[in-house]
Amino acid sequence: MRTKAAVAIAAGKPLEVMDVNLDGPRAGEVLVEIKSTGICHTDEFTLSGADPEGLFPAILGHEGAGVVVDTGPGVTSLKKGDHVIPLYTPECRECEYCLHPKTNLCQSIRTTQGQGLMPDGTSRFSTLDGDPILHYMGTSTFANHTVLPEIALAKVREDAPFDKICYIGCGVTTGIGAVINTAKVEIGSRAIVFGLGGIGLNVIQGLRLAGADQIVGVDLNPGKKPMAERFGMTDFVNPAEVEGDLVPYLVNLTKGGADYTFDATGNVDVMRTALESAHKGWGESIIIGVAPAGAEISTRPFQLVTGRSWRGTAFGGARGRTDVPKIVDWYMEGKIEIDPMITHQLALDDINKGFDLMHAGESIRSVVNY
Ligand code: NAD
Ligand code: DAO
Ligand code: ZN
Ligand code: ZN
Repeated sequence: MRTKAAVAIAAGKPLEVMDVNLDGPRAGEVLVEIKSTGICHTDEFTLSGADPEGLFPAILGHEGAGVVVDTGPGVTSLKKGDHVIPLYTPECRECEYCLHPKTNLCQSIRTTQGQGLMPDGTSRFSTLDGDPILHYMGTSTFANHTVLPEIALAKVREDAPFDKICYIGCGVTTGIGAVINTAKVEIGSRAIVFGLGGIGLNVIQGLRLAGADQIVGVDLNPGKKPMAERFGMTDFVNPAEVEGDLVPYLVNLTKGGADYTFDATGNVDVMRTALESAHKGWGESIIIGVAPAGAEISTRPFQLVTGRSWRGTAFGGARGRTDVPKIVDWYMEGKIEIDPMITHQLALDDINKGFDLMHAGESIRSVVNY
């Protein structure tokens, strides 16, 4: 079939909206009509060329929601008409990783997904001239129709609005999951969140859900303060306005250091500040941000010897097919908020405007509707 897509032709170039060919689903695959897709910082990271695994030409996009159009042979858990959210971290429920209680990093299709291919080693996308176009993160939601493995789709309730729940495909789940699944924050905790963007705001709402007493937000952009307060931030710190070193300032503000700190910037210097502003003896620092190719983190080992822990999380530690439908329920039941964070709704032809808004720090989440 033909479908409309925004194609990443090369690093550093705007996406090109065009018609592409899409082959039907093969064994274990599902054809999905994407209704809405969010633009996440990680798409920009790949498009800019900072992602060491970035491949071109490719159809980016990993945050979406849509409807099953067709299923390939052997698909048993989904049928035509089901509402679904694509998962860049699949859940096969059979591999060594899925069976281990301490990780969500299903490895069953990892190799081909990293190569921009379906599990059989081929791509379903091509140009109208027949040249192959690669998939991205196994999802490629910047296309009106896309093919995914069955294990990379969460079935969700049908009354949930696509233009909001698409955000659960990455930002919402990553932020809330980092608090609940990875850090396992206890009631009464003190926490610091570095970076109040599409991920950091969801860390803040996760902390409020978990019953944290103090939620410090740190951002260089003071324009992020009102939204963060709305989601539960108790104190705002702009590093540009702090005289002297930021670490002692934050340690003092949190009465000895935070129980939990989260990096949602992707900046390795911020990651060090986050680790060192965690409480001596027990503080845990969770890295969510993805740093540029070749970047390294550092601290004095004594920071760890004296009881601070450095950890990381992907997709908030969530097992997508199991956890994502529950997060959609939380949204529909009013337990979590999404709508205020979706600052812009765009048509596919305007998708590059979404990237411009992100660069300018003017958006939290831009959603493209097909
Ligand atoms: P964003 O651009 O919306 O937000 C980043 C925020 O950090 C901005 O508000 C910016 O002003 C602030 N910031 C930048 N430098 C800062 C500094 N030095 N000190 C304080 N604040 C600073 O990005 P996002 O969508 O929220 O994503 C955040 C990070 O999370 C990115 O690195 C992204 O790639 C990563 N990410 C990780 C996962 C995962 O599973 N681990 C999932 C999605 C996104
Ligand atoms: O299993 O080796 C692996 C890698 C899984 C990739 C997980 C992605 C982590 C964060 C990327 C940002 C997501 C938008
Ligand atoms: Zn993302
Ligand atoms: Zn698995």
